[in-house]
Amino acid sequence: MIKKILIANRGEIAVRIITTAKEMGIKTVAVYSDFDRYSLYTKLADEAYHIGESPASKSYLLADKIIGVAKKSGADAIHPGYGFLSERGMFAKMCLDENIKFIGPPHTAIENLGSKTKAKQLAIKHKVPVVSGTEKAVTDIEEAKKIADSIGFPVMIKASAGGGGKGMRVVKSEAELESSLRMAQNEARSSFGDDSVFIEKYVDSPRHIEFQILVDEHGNAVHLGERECSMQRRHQKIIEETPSVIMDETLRHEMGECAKRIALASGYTNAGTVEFMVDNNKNFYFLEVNTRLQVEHPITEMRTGLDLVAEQIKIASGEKLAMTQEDVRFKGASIECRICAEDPDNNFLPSTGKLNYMFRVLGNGMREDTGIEQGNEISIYYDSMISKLISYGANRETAIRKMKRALRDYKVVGVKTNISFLLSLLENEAFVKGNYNTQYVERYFLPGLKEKKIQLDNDTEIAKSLASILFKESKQEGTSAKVSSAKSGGANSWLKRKTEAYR
Ligand code: MV4
Repeated sequence: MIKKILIANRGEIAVRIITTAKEMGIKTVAVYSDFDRYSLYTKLADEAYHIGESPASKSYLLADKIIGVAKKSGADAIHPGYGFLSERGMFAKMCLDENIKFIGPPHTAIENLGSKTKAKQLAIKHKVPVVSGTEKAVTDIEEAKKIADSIGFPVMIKASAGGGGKGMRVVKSEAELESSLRMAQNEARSSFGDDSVFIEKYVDSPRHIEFQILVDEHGNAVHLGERECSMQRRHQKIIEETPSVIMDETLRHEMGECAKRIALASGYTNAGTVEFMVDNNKNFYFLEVNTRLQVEHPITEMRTGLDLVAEQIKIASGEKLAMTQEDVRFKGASIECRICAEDPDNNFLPSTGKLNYMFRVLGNGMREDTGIEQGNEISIYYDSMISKLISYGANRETAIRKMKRALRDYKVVGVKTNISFLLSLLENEAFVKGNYNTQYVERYFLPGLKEKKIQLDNDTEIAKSLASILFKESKQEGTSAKVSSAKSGGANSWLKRKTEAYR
């Protein structure tokens, strides 16, 4: 039995994990950097320990320090969340050595799946479709030429230690092959300390579809269906949805079975995600396994009615899965939008500053996972996600309608956000029809926006609503003096500036 969990993470995912732990009657321990001293998750946990300065390298990446806190606080398990130490085999190993349960797969599975060539070899061995090419590191240019010629250009060179889009290169002709190979190797060496690369046929404009799996420590596995993650820009997911419009029962069954096979073959346990590419003819190819809980896990929770963090904790406690594949029921449709502090009008540059004012209206099929409160700051230290808005409805149309309503009623003052960008994506014909792939945003959507000169910053809209609020307030008070006097400090120069324009 797990009695106390240390959360080796911050922000919304720390809040998410603490929430489920509390429901299960499990004590929680937070670790925080200077920046997070007053963050929501730090306040929510039963205990909180300072672990260092704000940069992650001086706090959330300090494995020894975090394990030290776990021992001091008497935590019997560590949940790594996503990012930071979550996919470091070393960290899982350190937990094992200290007799602290790592809520995730065994370090050996993390290490084996971390190597894309090993993962691909495993897939081939277990009859999971992969893209044609090599599954061994290529170093020799003559060998590379032979492979490329036999599969035909264009080809893709990928770093074995890479993943999530890092260390990849498309090669259109033999003339570019040698320089591309060397560049890919150099990039891989400097990014991952491992210059192994392999070569595949380039799949043009694939969809990115991933399967959620759960595997217990008794050899039982289930898949919880797919998530369509093709709406992305530079490997950053923007909108995720389930089900995927291209999915049918047969394809879901086939891909789900492949996902379970590769997990079981790698000695995997706990929750994981198996990524696939799907081409225009619905051929699917195994890409990689993400050995952690993912940002977009809530849409799977909405459609299956399961709590994935609870499942993770139960699996880590040695419990058998309470369900078989036949018990897993899929119902309705769910969409997640990542609300980020960034400027879509300026190349999505992160926008930092204080969230002087924010409101949103949830309920009626809307869920929000966030670690942020009004007054918090968005800093340079961590990612720019403010929250995850998750809609759930009987079908895709309903889920889209609910999401659009919630986005329109989501107001943030103090930093720029991608809210208007998300809304214009949701209203776009390609999205409405589900007719998009991983190239869509960069190749079609963003160029089209520039042409139409659509301004994505939603300050004006926010200013209008605020002006209307303040106007009503001042009428009630019978004077406008309150507006200017009561609003001095932080947000107010902004408020004043914006509202005066609408008086
Ligand atoms: C590919 C590909 C086309 N052909 N492999 C990017 C993330 C990494 N896990 C694999 N990726 C890709 N591999 C071949 N042979 C196109 C991508 C790709 C992609 C894949 C999934 C999600 C988004 C993507 C965006 C651009 C390219």
